Amino acid sequence: MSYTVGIVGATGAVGKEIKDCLEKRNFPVSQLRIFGSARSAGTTVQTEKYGSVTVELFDRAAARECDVVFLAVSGDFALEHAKALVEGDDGCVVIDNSSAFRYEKDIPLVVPEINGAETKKCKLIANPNCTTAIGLMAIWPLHQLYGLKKIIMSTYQASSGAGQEGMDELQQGTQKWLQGDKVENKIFAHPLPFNVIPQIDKFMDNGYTKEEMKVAWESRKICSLPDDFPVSCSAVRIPTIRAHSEVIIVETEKPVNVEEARRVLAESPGVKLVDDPSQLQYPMPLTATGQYDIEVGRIRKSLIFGDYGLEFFVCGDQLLRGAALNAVLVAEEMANNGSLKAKAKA
Ligand code: 2RA
Repeated sequence: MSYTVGIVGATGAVGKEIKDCLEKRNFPVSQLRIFGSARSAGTTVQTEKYGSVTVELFDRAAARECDVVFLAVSGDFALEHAKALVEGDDGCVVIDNSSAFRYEKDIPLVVPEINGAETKKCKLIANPNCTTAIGLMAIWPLHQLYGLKKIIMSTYQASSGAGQEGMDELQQGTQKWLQGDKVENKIFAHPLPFNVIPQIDKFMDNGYTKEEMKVAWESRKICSLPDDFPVSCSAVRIPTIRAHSEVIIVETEKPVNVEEARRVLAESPGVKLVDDPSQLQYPMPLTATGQYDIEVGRIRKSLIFGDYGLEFFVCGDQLLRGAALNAVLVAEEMANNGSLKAKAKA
């Protein structure tokens, strides 16, 4: 079976990666349709497999003709259109990369390796925040093994989290800084080159940022943890291009065994164990960039929780596992479990 696939926002950083993932993973596409704003409508997007695709002005009726539509646009756009796209028997499946629906009870928030079966419940699926998706790839197998009691995370997040404009601001700002020129910042709250910024997204009343709260809210929902399960995150922007890094400390119900944890993580889908300190082998943003698997290493017993805790380091490509790849894996899961259907062609 093959599918008519739509992408809204295919010229943005995440949209481009969705197109690439579809091609590289041989997702069965009978037709690729790309929808955009009046500014991009009529331009063409070159693809290896589907030739030159002309961007169509977004139109709900046209998008509904697709079998599955990936939304790689703003939350406001998703709020305005996503539910109308899926509505009725002739609606399409929508996989939304924004945060618009992540916390709605009846809308699945999915990392396929963890809760892929949830995709059977609804035609509108929310893709998680990149930071959560990357961290949970390592956290979930450990939860299966030892049962988690607490998650404490500190992040080192790349400029790609703010899209192509974020990556451009870092690269251009770095050149200016090296030339001794003034570095301007529009996307980030402060100049990012040669700096770290302990703020991602807006501050909430409890003193945490929304990015930090997303990690707590989304981890609980995806892993079916109680609403008061203790998750705490400090999120920091650093001057790297496109892989997020995370220090994660977990407290466990059962005593841990580091060798066992290494073995289980090495065998977990979507995870690459990079953990040989004697050879200076550990996860890094440069090696995780462009990879589908997240890297995990520096695994050790926690000095705080002793036999009942682990501390480790994770890096994952923000645009792939943190966004595009996860979305395409959701579509693959739905194709495999029968919840993505190809419409009869007129
Ligand atoms: C960031 N997590 O890194 C956000 C993007 N979704 O800015």
